[in-house]
Amino acid sequence: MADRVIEVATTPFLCQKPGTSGLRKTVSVFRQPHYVENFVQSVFDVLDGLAGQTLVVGGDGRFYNQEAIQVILRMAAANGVGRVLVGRDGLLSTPAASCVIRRHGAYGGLILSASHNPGGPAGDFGIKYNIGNGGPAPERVTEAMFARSRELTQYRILEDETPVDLSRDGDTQLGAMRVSVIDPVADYAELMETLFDMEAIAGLFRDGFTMRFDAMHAITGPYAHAILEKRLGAPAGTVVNGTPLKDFGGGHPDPNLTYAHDLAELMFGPDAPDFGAASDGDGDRNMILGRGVFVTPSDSLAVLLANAELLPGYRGRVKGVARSMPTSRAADRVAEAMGLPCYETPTGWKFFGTLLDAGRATLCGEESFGTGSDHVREKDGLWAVLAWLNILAQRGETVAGILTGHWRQFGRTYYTRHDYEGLDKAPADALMADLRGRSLVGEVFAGQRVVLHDDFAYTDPVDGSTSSGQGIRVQTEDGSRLVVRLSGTGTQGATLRLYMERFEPNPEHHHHDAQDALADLIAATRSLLALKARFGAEDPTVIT
Ligand code: VG1
Ligand code: CO
Repeated sequence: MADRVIEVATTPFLCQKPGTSGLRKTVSVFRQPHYVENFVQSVFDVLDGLAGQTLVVGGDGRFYNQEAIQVILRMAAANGVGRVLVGRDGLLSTPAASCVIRRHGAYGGLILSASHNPGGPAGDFGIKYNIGNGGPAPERVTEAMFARSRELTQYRILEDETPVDLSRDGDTQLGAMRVSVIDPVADYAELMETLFDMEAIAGLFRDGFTMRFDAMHAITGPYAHAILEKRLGAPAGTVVNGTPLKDFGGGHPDPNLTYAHDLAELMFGPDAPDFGAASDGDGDRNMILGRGVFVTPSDSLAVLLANAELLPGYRGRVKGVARSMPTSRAADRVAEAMGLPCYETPTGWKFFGTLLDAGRATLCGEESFGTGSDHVREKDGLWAVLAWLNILAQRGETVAGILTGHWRQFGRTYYTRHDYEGLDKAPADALMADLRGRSLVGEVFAGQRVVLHDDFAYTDPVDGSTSSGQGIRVQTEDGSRLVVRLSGTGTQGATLRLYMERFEPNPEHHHHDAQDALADLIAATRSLLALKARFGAEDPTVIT
């Protein structure tokens, strides 16, 4: 029988621990027999009352997306799921998946992506479970999945392996489950209409405003074509690299000055358009540039907060802001001036969910090119781009003008992140252990007395859950700060992230390059951490 459910015996993989954003491993790991099945069964096993419910499934189109989705569909049917909404061709950006879960009242969703990590047979893949609010599963849920994965002995799946046709919208039956193939863009595009002054933005383009949006061969292409070019009238060609490719054209779909190099070069060159933006593999990150100027994500959050009254979907309803701990404190200063609370959470969007649900925070952001709001429960790349366009349209100023004006009003927080990728794990762990085992308080660091040195721990103010070991903070009396943590999304060795910042209130000192302004802090950090002795080199692989 085509819809016969079988129970397949399996042995656990002991390493299926979700990290900062879901289970993320190399494709070769995911392609091992039973690997996807084991994790998906572990997810299903910890979800109470899943039978008869609706799930959303989609991914960023990377290599192995289609194969994984077909397995998930057959397993969902075998585990009693009532209906699955799948993006056409298996595509859904991360923010669109969040949007679809919320709009359709789904029980949850599975998002297939390794986000900004490269794709292709030699690249990375990932699976993330999102809960009914549309956001990433909180830690207690991912920990339950991990625990389940370590004791799993069998999984349930339909025996018939005939793939479901995902190329056309509409419903089909898979065993007792309904599969509804949906337009991946429509729900999301409708939501954007409710948040922004689309007529004002369209007016910008009518008046000759120029822009380049680099989709980096990843998932945002179809969304950007539909919204920027078709809906808002940006000229054809505004969106570049707009067709999702399985391997992202061999690139690293991470929108920063290093990996979105072509865009950066254009924006700092003689033919720069008025506005430049890029997004990552799964569409939740964004980079914002103006002619000759780069807006750090931390500043972007601060600017969006300061200008939220210009955005129809936010006028008169911003309750607070939240940022991840390593994100600069630029937004804190705006929040203070506006009399709004500012929450500091551990790295990863999953920590914003409770604050957004409770209406305590309306906007949130991370230094890692993530900005978003309570419209969904993920960070949202295109949303940030539209928010900036809306502000540019209302204010009639350039990006550079808005940014320097912002600094004049609130002060500038010089900020940089230095990443050291592909380190050996043992010395990286030893570095963290050393930093945890001593206190620098009272000592002098970068010419200033250290007033705080801790390992960031967080108690969620809404549900009381706690998370510890979230990164070392070293703060000096002038308010300068160093944060040190290891990545939870890398798939090879260890990635060390150093985050450095310093506040500069005086507008006469606002025109420096961040690397220059922070040079002493950077040098002091390298020697404090003895990078050269530990790793043989002290230059980072990526600077953002
Ligand atoms: C990185 C970023 C973090 C972000 C996460 C997921 O995590 O630092 O801020 O939330 O990626 O982003 P880590 O642990 O490697 O530092 V992505 O666009 O997966 O969705
Ligand atoms: Co991403």
